[in-house]
Amino acid sequence: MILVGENINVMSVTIGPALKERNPKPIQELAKAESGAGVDYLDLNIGPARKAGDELMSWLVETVQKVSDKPLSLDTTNPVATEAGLKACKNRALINSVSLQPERLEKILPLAKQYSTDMIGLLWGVEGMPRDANERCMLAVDLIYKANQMGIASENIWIDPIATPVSVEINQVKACLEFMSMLTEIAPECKSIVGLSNVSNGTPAHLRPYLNRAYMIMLMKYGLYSAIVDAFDAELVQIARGEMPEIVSLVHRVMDGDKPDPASLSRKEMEYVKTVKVLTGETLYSHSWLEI
Ligand code: THG
Repeated sequence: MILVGENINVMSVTIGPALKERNPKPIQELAKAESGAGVDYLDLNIGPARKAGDELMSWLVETVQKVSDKPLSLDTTNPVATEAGLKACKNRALINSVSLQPERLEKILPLAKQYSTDMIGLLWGVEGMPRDANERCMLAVDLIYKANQMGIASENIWIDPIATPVSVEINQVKACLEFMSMLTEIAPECKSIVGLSNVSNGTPAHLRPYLNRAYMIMLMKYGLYSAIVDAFDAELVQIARGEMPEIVSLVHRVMDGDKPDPASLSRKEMEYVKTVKVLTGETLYSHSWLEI
């Protein structure tokens, strides 16, 4: 699987101020650490960046490229900043992201074509968040059609069904999984990507990795191509690299209805099984789900 490190983002307590002050050091240290942790791409999330976003993104791209050769994912809702970043990128870039609002499509699709990038097709419609898997399918078909018309090949489109917090709405967590199981049929040439940390938003920090890892394995059952991840979750990186096949197969068996005897499971295996049950909606989420 392709991993996109999420750690360089404007919300971070160290990176936010560094971006504002144009202080390269904390950013370069993080970029080196993320690259060393084994991710494939670095996401550069500057948020809406309404003020001087173009200058900020090109500065950030150059700053990161001085210490890392990884390809970059340009994460901003400001299209002027996206283009400025693309001009500075040495490698083929990933545009994060193109959603279905007409003004986004009009501005970003031509950039993806002109700069021959990959692009994340975010399934966010004119009316906002899709309510279920079917609405996600309709948005995906619409987005892919419009991108294809613009001359962007399906293999360069990474569809993002939008993961949402399990502590907020289990039906959306399930819908994202269900959509992933349908994507290979509706658009077999397209790739896929999910922001895994979204699913654990609002959960105590020390418990977030359990949800992120289990959800990734569940999505892998349906062929997930890539994920936006915390680069410093070493176990998650190991799983994505195929180094924990027993856990992957256990999770997939549980999804198929297998009920393994708790006495036969290690503590770690038990934690995965409990977490899968939360993510399928079999157990109601609470902060103490691992203890029940
Ligand atoms: N899809 C796409 N792009 C995305 C997302 C997605 N970009 C933004 C987001 N979701 C993925 N990136 C992050 C980055 C940080 C966190 C979650 C998702 C996060 N950070 C910790 C926090 O807020 O508590 C720590 C912050 C810090 O570094 O200090 O949770 O879904 N296409």
